[in-house]
Amino acid sequence: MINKILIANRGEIACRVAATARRMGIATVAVYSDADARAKHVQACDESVHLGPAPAKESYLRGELIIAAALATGAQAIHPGYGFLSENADFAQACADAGLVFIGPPASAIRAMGSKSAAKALMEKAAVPLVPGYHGERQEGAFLRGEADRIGYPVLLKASAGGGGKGMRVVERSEDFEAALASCKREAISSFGDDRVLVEKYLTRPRHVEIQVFADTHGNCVYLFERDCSVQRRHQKVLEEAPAPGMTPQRRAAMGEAAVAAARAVGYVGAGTVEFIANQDGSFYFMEMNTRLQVEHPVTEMITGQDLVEWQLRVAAGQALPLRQDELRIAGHAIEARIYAENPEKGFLPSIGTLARLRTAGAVEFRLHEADAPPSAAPAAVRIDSGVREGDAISPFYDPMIAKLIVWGADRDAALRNMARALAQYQVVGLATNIGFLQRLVSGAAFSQADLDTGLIERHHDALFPPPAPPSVETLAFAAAAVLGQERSGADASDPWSSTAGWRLNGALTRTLEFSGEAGKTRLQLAYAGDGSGWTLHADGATHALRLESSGDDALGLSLDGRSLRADVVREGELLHVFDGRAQRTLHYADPMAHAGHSEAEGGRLTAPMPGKIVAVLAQKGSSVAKGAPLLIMEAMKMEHTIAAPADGIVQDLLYAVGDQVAEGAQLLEFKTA
Ligand code: MV4
Repeated sequence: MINKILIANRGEIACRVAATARRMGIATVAVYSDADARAKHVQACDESVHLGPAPAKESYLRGELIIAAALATGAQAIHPGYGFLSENADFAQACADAGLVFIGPPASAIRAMGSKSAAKALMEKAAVPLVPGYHGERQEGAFLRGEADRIGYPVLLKASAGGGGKGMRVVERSEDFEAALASCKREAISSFGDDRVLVEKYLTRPRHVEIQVFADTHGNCVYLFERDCSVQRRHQKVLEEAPAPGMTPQRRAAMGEAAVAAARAVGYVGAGTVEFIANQDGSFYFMEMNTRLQVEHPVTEMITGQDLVEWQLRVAAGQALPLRQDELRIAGHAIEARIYAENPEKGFLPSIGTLARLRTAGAVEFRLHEADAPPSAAPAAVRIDSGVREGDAISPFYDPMIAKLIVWGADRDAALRNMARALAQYQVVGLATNIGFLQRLVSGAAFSQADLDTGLIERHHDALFPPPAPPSVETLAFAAAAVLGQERSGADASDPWSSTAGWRLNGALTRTLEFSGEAGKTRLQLAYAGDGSGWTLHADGATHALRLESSGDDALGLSLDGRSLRADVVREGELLHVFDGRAQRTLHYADPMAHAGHSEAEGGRLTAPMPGKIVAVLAQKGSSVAKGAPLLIMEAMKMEHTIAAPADGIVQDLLYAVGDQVAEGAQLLEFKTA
């Protein structure tokens, strides 16, 4: 058996692999870049080796350094995770040449599946169904057009060397073929340095259904059923589930057997995924094979009760597969959502920053089974695989995934309910996430009714991107309670609302608070009832009875018109994030008693009142400005905030430029009071 492995990856997958290795008593070596010196994956391993600077090209992609690290630490095998070197045949070969086990297929299998057209030719020989089309060597325009006419329109032109949707052209009519071919070849040569194309029947509403396969070095090969990964955005998977809705046992067996035939045809060993494109009627065709453990492998683990990393490690050690095909079963349904630090409202732009808060409720960190216990067939309802902790940063160097949220249920509806609840309870502060988008996606009619195809997100764009709604009275009540509670902190903290001390500072028993949100400004009035029964809240022309029931850390309990409500309110500079167990709502509160123009002066420094982006720099370095002069404009939550001079003075240095992302509290410029 292998007793020490090196994990040539970072983030959640490195942590995931380390968890299983630890359970199996296998020692682990982490590798890390400058950006990851204190990363979770480094702490999850027994020892670690520094690779180099943050960019992956200078660290996680340095195969020779990684092999040297494995040899130096006495690791016998290298687990490549996904991405980075996981599908690099030269690296797999270099491992073998160095006497190390590459935990993956042989280099020859990676190469065989690497070229689209060569793979299709192999698959055709192995009787794996292919989309009707032409994937031969002939490339003359007239010949290919003839093939398209024979196949029937619409057809799809694909770059032979392509992948991930690049270099594809749909052709609707024979007359359009020539121009589309020229354009496809131009893109193919510039993207892949190879202008060969293939022609296929175009499936108009396809699903992405993939089969998990596993092979050992003894000639055994099985399939661990399918995953439906149709919900994608620009070829990035967003939701994955297993089993595929609507799958019949007969079709599952046919797809499984085709996938096993595909794996056998290339001499496969280890974990692999055979991707099929499926028509709505269930007919399916081979697309490509991923020669690695995939991001979405946990949904397969959830429904089979098997630990796929354990299987990988056993196969790498030369053992036979733990189970035969007829011993594998599907239990229930699992769904995975990829939680990303990104901004769906801004074209899914990655959001860089610190995870000032990262909390989940009711979820367990990856734990398929307790130490020594047999694999469980009744997995936890909610599993979270993550490579980051509260306080960690999402950097611009790597994929901005925060976590994979994986839920299980006895059936799809139960899994869907668990997903909705887990998303509703997910709390992230410090950067933008796709959580709200995922909530709309999983609760939308198309996904909840399993009306799946690869165009789902685009087709439901309007429902997935609703116009911002004004805050509810509940959200306003929590925001107001948090502001007042904060003002009063230091006073009688045991019963902050029964006392009026904090209010008398303002000379009155009523207060007006103004909050702004994505939908605009809201003003509310609070009046103290005077008899200890609480407050009257006026907002949007209505009056509500409000009382604080409990408060501790960020958690607030309120009574609003007799209803008991609870929420966590997390303050981030001038932003208030209200988590009520259903959603995250963010409001901006500018304290009128603070400095003018939402700015903050601390001994000549001007800091960002909230995380956001610099949209304008109005001041010039070295210039003298008068108190209140606008210096910078930041954008946060679709609103602009002007940073103004706190006093007459000189702008000594500008620390950010237009377009820069800034963290809350970051120093924006050097200012010297006159
Ligand atoms: C197709 C297709 C429709 N018809 N082939 C996109 C990426 C590449 N791996 C294959 N892709 C497609 N091939 C035929 N003949 C539609 C897609 C496609 C797609 C496939 C799987 C998952 C998501 C997709 C999103 C858009 C298009």
